Amino acid sequence: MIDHDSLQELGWQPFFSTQLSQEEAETLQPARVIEQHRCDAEVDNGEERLLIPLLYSSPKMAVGDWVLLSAPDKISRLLDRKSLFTRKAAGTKIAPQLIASNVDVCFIVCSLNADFNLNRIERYLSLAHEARVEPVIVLSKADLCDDPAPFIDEVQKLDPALAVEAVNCLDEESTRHLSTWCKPGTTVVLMGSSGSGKSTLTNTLLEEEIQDTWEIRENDAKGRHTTSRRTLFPMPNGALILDTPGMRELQLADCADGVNATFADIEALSLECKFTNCGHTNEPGCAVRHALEHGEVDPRRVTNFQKLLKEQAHNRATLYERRSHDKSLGKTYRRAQEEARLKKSR
Ligand SMILES: Nc1nc2c(ncn2[C@@H]2O[C@H](COP(=O)(O)OP(=O)(O)OP(=O)(O)O)[C@@H](O)[C@H]2O)c(=O)[nH]1
Ligand SMILES: [Mg+2]
Ligand SMILES: [Zn+2]
Repeated sequence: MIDHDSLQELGWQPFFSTQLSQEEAETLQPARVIEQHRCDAEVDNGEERLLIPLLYSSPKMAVGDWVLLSAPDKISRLLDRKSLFTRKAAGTKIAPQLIASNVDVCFIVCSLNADFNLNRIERYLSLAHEARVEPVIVLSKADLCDDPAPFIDEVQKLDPALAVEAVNCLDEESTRHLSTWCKPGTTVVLMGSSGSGKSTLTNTLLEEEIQDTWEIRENDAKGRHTTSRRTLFPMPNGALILDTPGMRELQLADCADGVNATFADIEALSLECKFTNCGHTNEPGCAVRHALEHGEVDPRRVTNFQKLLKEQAHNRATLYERRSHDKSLGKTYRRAQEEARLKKSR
């Protein structure tokens, strides 16, 4: 029988329990993916941690996923996700990479030093909006900044409804306000550049030094990619926190909705352009250019909006091309196998 109390501590919600048939509820054990490795996944079923070997037939999983187990080492099926963060894998690989699943809140951590970058914040915001996860901008290292107020203002200008918090990740008192988003059973993911303080904040919120942290490079304030795994930790107050490795390159793929939501003001303007496919460069009747000329929108924002829209469309096209290529390869492979089998049986 399913012990709902211990599962709730892992983030079990009605969204998941309603997916189980009566038979499944009686015979299978829900478990949450806590950490993913190359060959196995570590899951928690509310009673114990289990290592499940990953087979070819295993579903493609992300940290945060809920699975149903038919035995301690066997996944019966993956439950539908409430939310999913993906990105285009770094480098030349074109496969989508699953970053985190079933997340409720995303802390976008950005330090108040040379790392502060509005374009990058908008990139992460697009990802969070696409995943339909509530974003909170956490401006870290406020203790090292003479005056965080102008930075907070700049971020707030991106969206007046956006939650923006300036904190010292090393200080419990300073991060206390973040507990507003860390309700029991809520899953919070931490994202942001290497060295921005995600693991430091994780340790402070966990009230325990669990994650390794490392000083940033002095010359360019860049981090050293200290965290190498995504891991889900239970917080003392009952929320779950997912620390992630700082990404070298966050490429967006297939997230037009997320980008449009992040730039809702500019998107609204572009709907007033004379041409529906207006590129906002020199087309007649362009509402975006008109607003730019009258100083009503920030040119940086318009440029980044167009850049991110283009980038995600390009990566989307590459992903689809790859998928159909894989499918036809699959067909060729199956046909070859079929022929080999026929030959054998003759
Ligand atoms: N003064 C101060 N130092 C901080 C703060 N947050 C993080 N640091 C320091 O910044 C350095 C990098 O912090 P980490 O927590 O390792 O950064 P990270 O985001 O986890 O980095 P990766 O794991 O590489 O992605 C450490 O030396 C921390 O002590 C802060 O708010 N104030
Ligand atoms: Mg870290
Ligand atoms: Zn236009």
